[in-house]
Amino acid sequence: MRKRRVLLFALVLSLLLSLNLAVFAEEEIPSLWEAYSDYFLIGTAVNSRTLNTHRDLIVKHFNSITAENEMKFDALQPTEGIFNFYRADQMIEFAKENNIQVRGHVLVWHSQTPSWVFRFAGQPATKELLLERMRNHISTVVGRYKGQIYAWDVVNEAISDGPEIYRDSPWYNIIGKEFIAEAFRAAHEADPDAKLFYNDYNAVEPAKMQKIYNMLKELIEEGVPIHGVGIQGHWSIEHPDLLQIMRAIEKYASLGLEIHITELDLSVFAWDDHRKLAEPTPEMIEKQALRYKNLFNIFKRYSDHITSVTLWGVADDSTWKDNYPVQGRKDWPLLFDVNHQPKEAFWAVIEASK
Ligand code: HAH
Repeated sequence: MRKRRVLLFALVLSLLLSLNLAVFAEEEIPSLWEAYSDYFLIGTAVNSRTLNTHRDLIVKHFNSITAENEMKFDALQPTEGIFNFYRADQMIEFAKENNIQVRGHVLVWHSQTPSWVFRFAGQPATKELLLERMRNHISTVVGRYKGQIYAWDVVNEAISDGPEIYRDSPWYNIIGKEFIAEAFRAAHEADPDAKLFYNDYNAVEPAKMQKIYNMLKELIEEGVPIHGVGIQGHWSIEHPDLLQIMRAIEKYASLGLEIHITELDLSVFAWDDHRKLAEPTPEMIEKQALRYKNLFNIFKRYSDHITSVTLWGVADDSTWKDNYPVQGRKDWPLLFDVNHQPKEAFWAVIEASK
């Protein structure tokens, strides 16, 4: 009888202890956004699925969210004049409930835009018609979320990677380069308090950086309402050079613009590496952690200019990098692993905050 009671006591005790430990372990993981609250917002890209499947991580670690697809042209206005705000609204609601700010992505882009936008009666749309459609889309979308979105990517990826200045896109080919200035003017009219951004990838590559810089400078000189530049940050554990990143930040900051790191993820692969691995190698994990640490140290150093840093996803089980640039090549570019546990990269970013 007595033995049994002792056993029961031991059992209850160990149960309590393990519960306690679990709670303790949970509390030991610091919150990313809290760690960086003196420096900039910490954001993540979410979609309608991860809003549920990754809810706990999102709420604990991030104070900014960007819709991965739900606010793109094809999602919001698949057919002319027929807007679908259901999923975008859900994100705004989620953000409100959890005290999270929202970055708007994206108003004018060559990709994920329905083909009707650029056509009329079987012909390319005229400049006047396309401008009218662009302004109408912008005023409807920005107007709907007036006061609820702190920054918009107004124009995405308008600069070419090749020798020419502007990207060969229907926006540019039909309207000319003034589609950019006109987009910013329309957005500013719809929400004068929203910060308006130009966003691009390869934005720290010297040649492309110079073209982006020249364009931004021209817009500012023309009095176009533009407030910031988004450096996407789809980088890898090797590239680009940290010095190049610092130079680009300084160059854009010299224009008096705010800087957002808008789509940060660090692939463990080189661009043209076609290997498929079951898991990242220990070396990849180490290198990635060190690079995340160096990057966040740089971001901190420039926090007078950098006001928001967004990771392009929450955890490695859900990332666009699994299919880009190599279809079906599993990648591990984020701060939480496929089981939603903090990676070495996470601890490195926390370390850099101190
Ligand atoms: C970004 N483009 C886009 O801004 C974002 O909306 C998308 O979800 C992912 C990446 C990067 C990019 C691309 O899509 C294609 C070629 C190069 C770079």
